Amino acid sequence: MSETLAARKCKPCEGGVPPLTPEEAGKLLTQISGEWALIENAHAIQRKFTFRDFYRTMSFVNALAHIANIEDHHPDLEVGYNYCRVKFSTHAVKGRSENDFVCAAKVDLIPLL
Ligand code: HBI
Repeated sequence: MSETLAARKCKPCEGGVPPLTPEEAGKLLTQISGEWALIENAHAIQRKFTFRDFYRTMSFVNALAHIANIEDHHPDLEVGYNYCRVKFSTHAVKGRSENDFVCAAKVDLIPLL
C-alpha cells in the first residue's frame, strides 16, 4: 500500500529535473483536498482558506510556516484579515513537483480553529 502524500517528506530540490507534466499533476491533485486548484500559468497549485477573524488567520499561517520550515519547501502566501491564499510551486524547476503536493496534503491536516 503506497503511503499517503501527507506521510511523505519533501525531497531537496535544486533543479536539474523536469517539472511534473499536467497529467502527473492531475493525478496527484486527486490525492489532496478538492479545494486545491491547478494554476496553469503559474505552474502551481492554490487553495484559499477563510477564517472568522485575524487571530485565527494568523494561527493558521504560523502552523503553515512550521510545516514549510520542517519540509524546507515554501509557499507563496497572500494574507488578509480573515483569509490566507496558499500557492505552492517548485521554484527550482519553474513548475510543480511532488513536494508541492506533499506540503498541500500536510496543510490540509492543520486543524482549523
Ligand atoms: N520552496 N517553493 C519552493 N521551491 C523550491 O524550489 C525550494 C523551496 N524551498 C527550499 C528549496 N527549494 C531548496 O533550497 C531546498 O529544496 C534544498
